[in-house]
Amino acid sequence: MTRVITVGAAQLGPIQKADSRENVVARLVALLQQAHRNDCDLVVFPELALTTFFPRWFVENISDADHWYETSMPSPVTQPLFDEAKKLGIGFCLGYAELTADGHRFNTQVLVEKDGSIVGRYRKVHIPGHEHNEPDRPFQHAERYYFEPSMEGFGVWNAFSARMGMMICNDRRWPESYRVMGLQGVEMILCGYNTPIHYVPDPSQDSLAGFHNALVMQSGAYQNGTWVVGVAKGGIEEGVDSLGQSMIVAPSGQIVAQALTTDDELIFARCDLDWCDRYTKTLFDFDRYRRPEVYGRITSQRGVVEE
Ligand code: CDT
Repeated sequence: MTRVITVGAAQLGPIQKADSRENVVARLVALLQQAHRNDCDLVVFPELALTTFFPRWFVENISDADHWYETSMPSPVTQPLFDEAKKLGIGFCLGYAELTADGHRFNTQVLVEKDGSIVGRYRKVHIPGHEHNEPDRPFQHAERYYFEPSMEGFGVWNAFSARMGMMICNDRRWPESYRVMGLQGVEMILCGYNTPIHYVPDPSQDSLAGFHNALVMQSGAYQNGTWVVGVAKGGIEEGVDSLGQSMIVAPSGQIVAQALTTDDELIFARCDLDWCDRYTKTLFDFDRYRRPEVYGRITSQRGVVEE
């Protein structure tokens, strides 16, 4: 019997600083309803989908940023999204800033099943940007100040009759993210992102932002025989232009759906999970062809060592 998930990638346009959480949740609910009308089983929202991308500003006292974080999920303000999803019988994946009861700050995604139950929670592993204020920049990317890297790594969950994985934004640029999930039999990876088009440390990369976005997700999908759903918060947010180009990538590495705007936009695809086997049981039969005995450096060192 073929297994098919119809997945929606619910790209968001910008969320400005002044936009209320209630207003944002209403946008998410509208996209969820649109996904339901298109028979989606699951809809994926971007990284930090409830707020503006606040790491673009530095505050001396980090507790002054507490209002950007969620201390519970669901929360009173996100409950309408959970209620509507359960009513419609559609799952979702939502990115948000998490502040734990013991004061830890994570960039987090949660996966919710069709019955409203939380399947799993993923906390971002690769935290890009900088730790300190860099006032000479046109805008900050102080994720390393606002979030600590997860020590939990990349899990894979049985949900939606599939092996589901999650990663967040910068994680998609690292082959290890996909491979750790590939080694757990992942069949669909859900990834929200906020990618400013202007890369301050090396502006020569700006014109390649879309190319690199597709390059990493297409190769990650192909090399691990998995679906990848990449979902942007795009457009001009507080003066910073961010990449749209949300996409759904097949295990072949082919893009099967792609957003055309940088605004709120739903794209969707019927994803045949058995397509994964065509790659994981042939060219990328890990058990048959991988050589972990010569990959030791991957986990024993971080930076380059020249001997
Ligand atoms: N949110 C996030 O991880 N964004 C990064 C931007 C580049 S690093 C400043 C990304 O990898 O898309």
